[in-house]
Amino acid sequence: MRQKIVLNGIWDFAYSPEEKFSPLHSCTQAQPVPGCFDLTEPLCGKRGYALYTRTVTAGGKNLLEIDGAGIRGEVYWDGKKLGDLPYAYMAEQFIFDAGEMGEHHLSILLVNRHNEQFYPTFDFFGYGGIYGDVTLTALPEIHMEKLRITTENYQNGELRIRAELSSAVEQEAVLQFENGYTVNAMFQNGKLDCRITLPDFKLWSVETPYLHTVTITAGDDKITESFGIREFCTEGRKLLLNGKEIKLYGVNRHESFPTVGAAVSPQQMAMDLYMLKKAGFNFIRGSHYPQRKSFLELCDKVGMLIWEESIGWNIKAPTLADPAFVKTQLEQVEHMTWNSFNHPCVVIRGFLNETDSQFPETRPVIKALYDKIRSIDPYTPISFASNKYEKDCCTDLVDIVSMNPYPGWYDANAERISTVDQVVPTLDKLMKAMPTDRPVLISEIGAEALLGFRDPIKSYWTEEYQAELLKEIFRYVADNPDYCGVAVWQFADTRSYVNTQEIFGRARGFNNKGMLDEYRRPKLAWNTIEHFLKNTQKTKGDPK
Ligand code: ADA
Repeated sequence: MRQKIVLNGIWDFAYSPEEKFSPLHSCTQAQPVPGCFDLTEPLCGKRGYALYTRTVTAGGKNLLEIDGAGIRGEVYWDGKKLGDLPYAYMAEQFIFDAGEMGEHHLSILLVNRHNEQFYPTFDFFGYGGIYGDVTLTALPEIHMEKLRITTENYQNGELRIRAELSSAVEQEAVLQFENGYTVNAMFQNGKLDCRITLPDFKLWSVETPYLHTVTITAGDDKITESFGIREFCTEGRKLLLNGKEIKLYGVNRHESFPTVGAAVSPQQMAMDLYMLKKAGFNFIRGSHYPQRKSFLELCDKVGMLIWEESIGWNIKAPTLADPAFVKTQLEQVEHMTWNSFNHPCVVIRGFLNETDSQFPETRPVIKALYDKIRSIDPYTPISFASNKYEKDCCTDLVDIVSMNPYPGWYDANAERISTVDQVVPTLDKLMKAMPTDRPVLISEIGAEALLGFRDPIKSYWTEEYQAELLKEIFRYVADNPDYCGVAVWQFADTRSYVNTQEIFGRARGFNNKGMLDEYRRPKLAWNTIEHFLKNTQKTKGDPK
């Protein structure tokens, strides 16, 4: 049977500005896991090489899971390499033989220097550390993996359940649901693929996020997975959740908090989520990378719709012309899709934020990424956030057209204090250029504001200006049936540039477009939009 141990805690630690450590290097410092070492003195803001290591009592076949790290790294067991952590924030899994039962060395070597996967002008700080839980699970000799549970028909509870065995053998299986319903099935040649109509099922939705669980026993292995029965799809310009039109009112949220960087605790995740629920939001774009397991579990249980995307911020055409780089993007969307497959909260899968999608040569890359996701996940709508607007020539390749316009911010006019009056003409003009056969989402929009900066002129950077602009945007989206929703950029202020030219557009080195500051202290905009949402119908037929 499986036994899982959580390896969070205080690990031994070493840092060097220049040299990569041997995995068995004897460390003299300590760091918490999860945690970001480049937020602790004397390493604040330092970029270099780090070694996290600890002893673990284990033996035999094991599954090591690391729920996100950065910026990249390698994993070793007793000094022997298990594999890489190539992508920041991505949960990675390693199945290996831990050897004789006893004490062993687990080492995670990290580098928080920038590279082509995470370059210095990303508008979010690249933290060095282990962002999420580290767990180790003892596995039976033949174990199950790649479990996929899809809703085939949300009206009668029909499911499709697929899984694979680590060995291509015949194996009987028993599937037991939490409501007592039990089904016998069979792995044939190591593969299970069965359709089940679950009696007494309940739907998952934002208002009633009901989660079912299924326990699958096959030979010596037993796994329990929660899942939601729901359908999220497009119909013309509309988004439907379980057959009812739904409009998305959301935010873009970075996984970050000023004192812990990307190693945000489940407590802070819950605080963020409950703030958003209370304010009446129903959607979060997990900008701009795969979301942590604990965050998706919370969103499943609390009822929040999530857009998850792989890291690919502002990638230019010459980089996309490099097959090696495109291969890394394909690896990311594949791994991200498998990692979050059974979370009902994930309703949009994305990639390549604001890439050069105005050029025809980008089309094959976007199509390849789309096809890769669709080859694993048959139903979840796919999109990418564009800032090429009417010049974008790739919008026909995705299920939802998503645009990042910034009327009222990046259209400053020397003659005028405010460009809030540009919201309507800009969004009207944008819509006229969009395809008419699929939903159009405003995936980013907003303005900077400094908490506490109030001014009679109410110009750019004041709380008053941001609040007035966002209210105009939400009113427009609520009144305009052609837009399927909006996600504010952004939920909370986040640390960004610290030493590139771009810092001169980012007061304090932060992206200050949050409706909250980085400590989640509300700006005027938060209260304004909360009030707006309290009086807006989000799902057709919902009471106001
Ligand atoms: C882009 C980008 C965001 C952020 C935003 C801004 O849309 O996707 O990450 O940088 O601009 O604040 O300008």
